[in-house]
Amino acid sequence: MTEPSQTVRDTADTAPPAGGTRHDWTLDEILGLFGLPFNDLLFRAQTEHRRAFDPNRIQASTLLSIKTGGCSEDCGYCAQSAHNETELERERLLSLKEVLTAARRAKDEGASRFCMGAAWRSLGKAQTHDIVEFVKGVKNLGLETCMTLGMLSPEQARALKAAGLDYYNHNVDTSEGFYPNIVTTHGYRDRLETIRHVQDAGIKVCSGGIIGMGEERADRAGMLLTLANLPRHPESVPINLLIPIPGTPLADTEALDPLELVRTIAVARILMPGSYIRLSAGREAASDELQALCFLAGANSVFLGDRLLTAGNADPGADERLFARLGLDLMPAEPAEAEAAHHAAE
Ligand code: SAM
Ligand code: DTB
Ligand code: SF4
Repeated sequence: MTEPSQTVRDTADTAPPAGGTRHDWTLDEILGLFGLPFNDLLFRAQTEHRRAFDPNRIQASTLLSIKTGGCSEDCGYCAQSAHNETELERERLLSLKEVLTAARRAKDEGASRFCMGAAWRSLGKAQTHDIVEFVKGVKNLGLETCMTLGMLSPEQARALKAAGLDYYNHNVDTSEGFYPNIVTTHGYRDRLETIRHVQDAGIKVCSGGIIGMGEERADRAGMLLTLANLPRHPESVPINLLIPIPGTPLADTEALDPLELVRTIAVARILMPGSYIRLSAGREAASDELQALCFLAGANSVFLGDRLLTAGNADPGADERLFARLGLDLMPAEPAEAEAAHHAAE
């Protein structure tokens, strides 16, 4: 096991990535990275990773679906869309007590951040009071908070910030060009607008996407281009491998070459060297060896717990054994001063 390191953000602050943090990548440059020989790509990604982070520590979040199913949006991958004929039962918004019970369990299991997700197109007025109470209650337990509630107005983003929300998850999901093949009830520009509202309110952004939806490599590169050229890199970048859900239009999509997941993570690490890159959905089906390659490529965050929102995740016992075999330690919640240093460095 490694010595406990100084805070990750201290390291990021004193050792900016080679060439600095860029926001002007071109698609050709990104495709060039994807096309590198595998060993060269991983060496470069691991070098960047070590400049900004302790390579033997990973951040862990736990997810809870606080409002499941019946969503008005037609996202082709999603179990929760009312447009998809999945087996999922709709549920009401959970109570504060239910949320806090799950958050306490997540903390006991080693998570530093608790992420709450709702199957909504956008946050409604009627729900805002409950959401604010959830944020306050979870923060009081000493956990970082993350919400994913669909689209937000600037006012709603400010209200969540005032409640103490640390992160907001809103994925771009794929390239702008491929997006209409996957979702038609809202557009890519809507996603970017919400991300802007969240950044403007001073909430940290968690934004990434899904690979393995039948897109081309150029779309995976395009997704990373969007994220890397945002005025501020998302602090957290989840890379989800499609979990094919029966009853969704993507249920029978041909599986992606697993090494393409490793490449996508490595490229994300090179483009956004100071961000946490999360190996997200898809770990349940991934071998230990594939996950180890993803960590070598620069992934330094995961979801813990046996459930994501509605789908299965890695078995907690298997995770504990895997992290021990790899000598990976879980990070505690980030102290407030270190976060400020990160933003100063951006
Ligand atoms: N309604 C909110 C939204 O769309 O932002 C929050 C919940 S939504 C389920 C959060 C993210 O989960 C999606 O943007 C997508 O990246 C990911 N996701 C959903 N279903 C998935 C699946 N079957 N496989 C992989 N990732 C999935
Ligand atoms: C993200 O990028 N992945 C998480 C979280 N953000 C909200 C969700 C994954 C969902 C997987 C499918 C499901 O559980 O329904
Ligand atoms: Fe699923 Fe979110 Fe799309 Fe609703 S908006 S269908 S919850 S991904």
